[in-house]
Amino acid sequence: MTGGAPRVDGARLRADLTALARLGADPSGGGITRTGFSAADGQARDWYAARARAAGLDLTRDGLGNTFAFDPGADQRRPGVWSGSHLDTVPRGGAFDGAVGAVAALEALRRVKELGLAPARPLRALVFSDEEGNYGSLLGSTGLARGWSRAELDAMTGRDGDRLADALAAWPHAEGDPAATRLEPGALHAFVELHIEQGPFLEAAGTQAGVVTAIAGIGGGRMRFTGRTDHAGTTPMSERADALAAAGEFIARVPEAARAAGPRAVATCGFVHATPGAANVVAGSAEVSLDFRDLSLARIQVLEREIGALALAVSDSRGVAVTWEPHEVVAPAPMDDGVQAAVAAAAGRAGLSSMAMPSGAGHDSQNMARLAPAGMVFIPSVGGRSHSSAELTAWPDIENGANVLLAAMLALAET
Ligand code: HGY
Ligand code: MN
Ligand code: MN
Repeated sequence: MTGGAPRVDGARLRADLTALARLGADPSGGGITRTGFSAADGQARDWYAARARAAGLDLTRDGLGNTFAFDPGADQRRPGVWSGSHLDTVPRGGAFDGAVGAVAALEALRRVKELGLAPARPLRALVFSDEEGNYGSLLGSTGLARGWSRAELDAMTGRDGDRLADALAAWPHAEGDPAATRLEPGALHAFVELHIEQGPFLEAAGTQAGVVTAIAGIGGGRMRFTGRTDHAGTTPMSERADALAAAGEFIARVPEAARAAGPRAVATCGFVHATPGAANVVAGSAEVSLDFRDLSLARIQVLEREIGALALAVSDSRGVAVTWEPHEVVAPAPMDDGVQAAVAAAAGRAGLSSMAMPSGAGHDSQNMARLAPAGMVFIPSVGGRSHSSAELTAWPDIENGANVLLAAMLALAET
């Protein structure tokens, strides 16, 4: 870091991320599982709160468990500069997705307090709930950006089929009504998030930091095929209404829909639940998860139409019924020019190479962009891997990213 700018404590950052990575870790090396509102997610929230309080910071939480850390000695009257990310993971995920941004934001506030800095605007560090969508993609930040109705929350179920309402009722890390978490525009001055790239582009370019220009939009939902349960041994192939076979053909053809929508459109079926789920029973129903994305809302709408048309074609040809409840699309989000400039300038002052780039991954920043100017700092992912136990980012890159985040937050606090 050049020019005497405040720096993070790299050793503490590394120690924190190493300690956090133990929470939810599979001892046999199968990655980290801290799914939203799970016991391991709760352990991570306890750990985060203890680290924040140890640094003399206070915390508040909303009804969805979104957590806000701040310095009680700082003047909170002006809208502040906020940063943060998530502590929940995908099942068997990595140690850096979300964690880097959540801990680096905490580190930024710790350093400002330790150095006795007095930025013109207060800083705040956030942990968003269920970013990975155990119950609802970007659940916590969507609650901040547009709120959830009680009916929406009551209808949500998790990957394991359990009700979000039950998980929230048992969740000790929340305060208040989950249906009353919405922030008003103006609640904050700017938002900036540090995150691993989760793709191959920074590493391939040999570049140290990414200045995110836009975040892809995400559509999703569950496609339900309904056929007829039958005996696997006595039912002639010509008389079957096999829901799992229909789901299988649909899943195999979903890439056609992505190709039809555009060169960077993506579509994924991450899991299928078939019932009754016995080897000697023709499946009567099969539910397929859907996740589809693009940087353009128009192309996401093409994706949605193509996927729906494909499902109907398969159901017709296989004599099964099909229903789909598409999730509300989380729109693509352009990042704010001013925040991008602050990130690029901070990287430059730090002597780091940087490049502008879009994000194919979804992030809480795309919801925070609905409330205030928002931007992101990316750091390289080794081999472009993420959402996997192979996820890895080098410690110097994490420290560089955290220094850029700190500098960008301080610069934005003077605007
Ligand atoms: O799925 C995503 O893009 C993010 O990791 N939740
Ligand atoms: Mn993720
Ligand atoms: Mn993430």
